Amino acid sequence: MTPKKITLAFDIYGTLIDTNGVEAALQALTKREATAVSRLWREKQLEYSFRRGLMNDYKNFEVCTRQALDYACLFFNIDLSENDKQTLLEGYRFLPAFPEVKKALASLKKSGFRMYAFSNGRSPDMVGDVLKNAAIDSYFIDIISADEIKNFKPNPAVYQHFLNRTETTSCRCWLISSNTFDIIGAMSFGMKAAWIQRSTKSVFDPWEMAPTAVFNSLLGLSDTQLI
Ligand code: LAC
Repeated sequence: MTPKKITLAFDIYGTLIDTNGVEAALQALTKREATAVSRLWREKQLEYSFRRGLMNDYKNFEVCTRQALDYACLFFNIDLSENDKQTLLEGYRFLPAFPEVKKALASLKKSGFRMYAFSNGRSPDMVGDVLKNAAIDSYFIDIISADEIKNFKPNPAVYQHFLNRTETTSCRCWLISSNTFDIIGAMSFGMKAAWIQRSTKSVFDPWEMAPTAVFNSLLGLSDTQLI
């Protein structure tokens, strides 16, 4: 097997892009320590996407993000104007990439892997913008968004959609993600999956499977590991 025959599906938020990047803007607008607010916002964003999926009541990831922000404000009793909320949501398009991402993507691309961005976020606007603003869009052949089939990872239909769009098979495809729900979703669908454990405090869900590989940053990914 050569890298040219292997497809890599990169999750975006939390894997390539640091969602905690909203913290500074949150802090400036709310005038309070924002780590807990940022964390709850992210947790609710994911929960809302999962619940929308289960309920067959699709609303795109931007809607989930907006409603999760509203929830976090209510929970912490933060009074933000509509303008402030728009500023924060706009900031979601300017989140930074994790420090090693560019170097790792450049090296994998040089090796010849087929590289795609694969996200629950809407494409091209939401995901396209964040990749462009973080200057990492050029490493990908295309963006595959769950929005194209109005569903969310970890629904198996979304992983199947990825294979259809990229014309590959699950045994030649790796999901790369820091999100454990995504790793488990991809593996139970039949893909290989590399978990990027971005913090030693991140715990892998104790379900009936383990990731195919675990790395503490994208720099762990290499030809020998993936082929
Ligand atoms: C993504 C989020 C869910 O799909 O991490 O990019």
